[in-house]
Amino acid sequence: MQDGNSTTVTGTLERLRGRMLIGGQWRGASGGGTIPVINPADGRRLSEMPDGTPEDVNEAVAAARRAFENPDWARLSPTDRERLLHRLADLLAAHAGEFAELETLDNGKPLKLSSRVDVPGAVDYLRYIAGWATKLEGSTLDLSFPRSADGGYHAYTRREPVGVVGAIIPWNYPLMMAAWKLGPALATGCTVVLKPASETPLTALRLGELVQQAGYPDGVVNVICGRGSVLGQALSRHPDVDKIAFTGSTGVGREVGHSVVDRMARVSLELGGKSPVIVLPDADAKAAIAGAAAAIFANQGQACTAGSRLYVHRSRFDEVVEGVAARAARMRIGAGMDPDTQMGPLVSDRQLETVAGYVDIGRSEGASVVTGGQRLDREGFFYQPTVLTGMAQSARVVQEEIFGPVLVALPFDDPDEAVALANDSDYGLAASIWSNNLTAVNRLAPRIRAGTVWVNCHNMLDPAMPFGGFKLSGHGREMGRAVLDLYTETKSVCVAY
Ligand code: TAP
Repeated sequence: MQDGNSTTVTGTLERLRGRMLIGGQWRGASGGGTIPVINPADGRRLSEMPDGTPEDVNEAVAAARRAFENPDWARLSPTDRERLLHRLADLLAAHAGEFAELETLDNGKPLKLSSRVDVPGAVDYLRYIAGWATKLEGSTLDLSFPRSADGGYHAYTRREPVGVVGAIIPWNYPLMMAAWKLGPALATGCTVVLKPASETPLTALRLGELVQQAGYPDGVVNVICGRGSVLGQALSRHPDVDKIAFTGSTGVGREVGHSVVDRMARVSLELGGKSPVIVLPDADAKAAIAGAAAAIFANQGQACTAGSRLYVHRSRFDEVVEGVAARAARMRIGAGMDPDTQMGPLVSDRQLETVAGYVDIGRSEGASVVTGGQRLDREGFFYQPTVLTGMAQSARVVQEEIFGPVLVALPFDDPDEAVALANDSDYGLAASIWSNNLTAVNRLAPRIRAGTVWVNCHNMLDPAMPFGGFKLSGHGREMGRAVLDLYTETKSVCVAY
C-alpha cells in the first residue's frame, strides 16, 4: 500500500496521469493543459487529466472514422465482435478490485457499492450485449408493386451500424455509463469517441487500456478528456459524428439535442429525474421504509433514478417518515475506502454547495428538517442524509432535481391524488409503488408517466430491461433489445427479378 491506495492503483494513477487515448496513442492535450482530478473524500489532488481542445476532438473523430472504414473492424464477423466483447468483459472482471478502488477514489462512493454494483454491473452488461452482436436481424418483405407476370420484387431489411458515436457520460456511475455506451456500439460495429465527466475520468481511461489489451483495432475506441463546455460541445457539434449518446443533466441534454438535430445526426438522451416512491396503505412498512431509504440514499442520492419524492398514504405517513429518518440518522458516513462506510462524500465541492443550497431553499419554503440538513465538519465533501417534510408540492425542493441525499416527503389521501402528485413533475424517469394489494398496484402502474415502474423494489436495473425516460428525462431506451435501435440504421434493399 502507498498513500492508502493499493500499489496497483498507485501505478495506474501514475501511468494514466495527463494522458488520453486517440487513435491507439496515449497522449496529452494538444494545448498541453491539464485539469486536476480530486479525491472527494479529502479534497486533495488524486491525479491530472488532459484539458483537451477542439483540435483533439477533431483528431479523435478522424481516428474513429478511419477505424469505422478499416476492414479489420468493418469486416469483422458478428461472432468476432461478440468474442471481443467477452474478452473485454473478462479483462474487466480480472481487474475488478482495481476498478472498484479507482471508482471509489475518483467518485467517493463506498467501496462496497463500487465492488458489488458498479464493476460487476459493467461486466454483466458487456456480457449481455455481446450476445446481441450475433442476433442483429432484418426482415423479408412481400411487396405489392406490380411487375411482369413471372417477375417481382424481393425486398429485405438490414441492420447496419450507425457509424461514429460520440458518447458523453456523467460522474455518478462512470464505469457503468461507459459500459452502457461502449457495449452496444461495439456489438453493432460502430466506433466510439468517449468523453467521461471531468470529475471522474479514471475508470474510462483504464477501460481504454483494456480495450487495447482485448485486441480492438486502433481508433475503434477513443477516450478523450476535457471540459464539457469545450470538448463535449465540440464533440456534439462535430459534423462527422453520426450519433451522440448522452447521459447527464436535462439542461446540457437539451443543448446537445439542439445541436445534433440541426445536422440530423442520431441522438439518445438519458437525463435527469425526480422519481416518486409511493407507499400505499397496505404496504409492508418494514420493506417500504428500507426500500425508500435505499432508493434515495444509495450513491449519496446521486442517481438519476433516486427516489427523491416520497408520497405516503396519510394513515401511514408518520410511521414511514420516522422509519426512513431513523435509518438515515444511523448511516455510517465516511471515506468510500473505509469498509464500514455506508455513505461517502458527494462528488465535488460544487455538488456539495448545490445540495446544501437546496436544503436552505427548502427551509425558506417552509420545510421542516426531520433529520440531517448539515454538511459534516471534516475535510472532503460530506453531507448528512436529509429528510424534509411540510413543504408544498409546488416547492422547488419537490419539483427540482437535487442529485444528493435529500428526500422530500408528502402525504396523500387516495390513489387518484397519489397519481396526480407523482405525475406533477417535468421528469418521468422512474417510480416505485409499495403495496401488497395486487389490484391497487395493477391499477396504478399504467397511470404513472415514467419509463420504469418498480413494485416493492427500487433502482433494480438489469441489462435485459429497457431503461429511459418520459418527458424531460430523455429520449430513447438503453439496455434490453431496445438499445439496438439506437446504434443501428435500418436499410431496405429491393431487388427486381
Ligand atoms: P452534466 O453537467 O450534464 O454533464 C454530463 C456530461 O456532459 C459530462 O461529461 C460533461 O462534461 C458534459 N458536458 C457538460 N457541458 C456540456 C456541453 N455544453 N456540451 C456537451 N457536453 C457537455 O451532468 P452531470 O452533472 O455530470 O451529471 C448529473 C446529471 O446527469 C443529473 O441531472 C442526472 O440525473 C443525470 N444522469 C442521468 C442518468 C440517466 S440514465 N438518465 C444517469 C446518470 C446521470 P464535464 O464533466 O467536463 O462538464
